[in-house]
Amino acid sequence: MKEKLEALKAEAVSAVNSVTDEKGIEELRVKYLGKKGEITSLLKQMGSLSPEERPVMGQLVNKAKQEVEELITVKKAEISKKETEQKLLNETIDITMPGKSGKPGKLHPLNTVLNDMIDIFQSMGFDVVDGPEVETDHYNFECLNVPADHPARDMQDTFYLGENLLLRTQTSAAQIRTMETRKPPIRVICPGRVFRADEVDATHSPVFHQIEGLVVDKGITMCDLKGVLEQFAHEIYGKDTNVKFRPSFFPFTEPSVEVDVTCSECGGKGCRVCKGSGWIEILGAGMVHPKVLKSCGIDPDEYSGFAFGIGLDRLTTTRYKISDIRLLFENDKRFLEQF
Ligand code: 2NM
Repeated sequence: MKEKLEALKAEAVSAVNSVTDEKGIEELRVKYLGKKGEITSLLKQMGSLSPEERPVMGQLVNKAKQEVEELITVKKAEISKKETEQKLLNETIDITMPGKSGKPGKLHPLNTVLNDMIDIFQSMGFDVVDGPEVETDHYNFECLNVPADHPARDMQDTFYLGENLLLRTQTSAAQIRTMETRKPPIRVICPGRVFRADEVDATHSPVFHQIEGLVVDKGITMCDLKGVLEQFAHEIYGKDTNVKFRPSFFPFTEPSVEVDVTCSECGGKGCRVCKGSGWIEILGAGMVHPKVLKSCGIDPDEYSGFAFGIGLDRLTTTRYKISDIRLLFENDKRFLEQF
């Protein structure tokens, strides 16, 4: 039995010394020292020895067991330390490596054009005001002298959210609110999204952008309207652009006009873009209807004003020669990166 113990111990020592991973050392512990381990089973055989041999052999086996146990404990610590070191080595970050450079964001073309327009009107003394996109029938139509039987009020043209609630079809409502809360002189522009239940195609989108403007003061005339809008057109399209005022009709203005500028594509000769006319329509305007002033609590005998509405989307598509309005709303990065 003594020889057997010596051989077993020598075997265990050499096995432990050559093992290199945590799984291996645990297997060895079970093999030699576990409940059914080889050294453990020697202890169980004590009963078969003579009473004289038993204490001597018992001591030897216990000593061998202790030695192997200690060896395994030390080895385990050693392996675990090595594995930690290796893990740290693998996770090292080389802080001298060049970083990944992110692409800087840029303005959407609509915002570039809008910012230009805001600059122009601010330089003429206009404030920028904001209003809600969900409006009431009262602010969107009623105050603007749009009668109940007007086609714009039709369900097919306007997105209704409830009996009196709708998505604004123009930003005028924000100007009505301004007239209610500010005293003249008033000079404001109101840029924002507007909504119409239009059929979608290359030139129509159910959501688009408008900048409406409003001036109210004593003695405002059609001359002020012409001066401001001509100045605006010249700043946007250049001094050589001709500006034409055509009679038109809107329920909220009287008289009303539409404003055309020389087609920037053909210089006025006539082309596909201007459908041969040499002119491009850029905005609608007019002297604010006395009924509209009255509905906002402004006395039309004391004050007068002019207002205008400019479509931002078409100004943007013509400036950048964008062939389809829908590109402005899809936010495809391949498209946006070009600007
Ligand atoms: C347009 C054309 C003409 C307009 C009128 C008003 C208000 F609130 F003062 F009555 N705001 N905007 C107006 C006038 C809008 O868009 C083509």
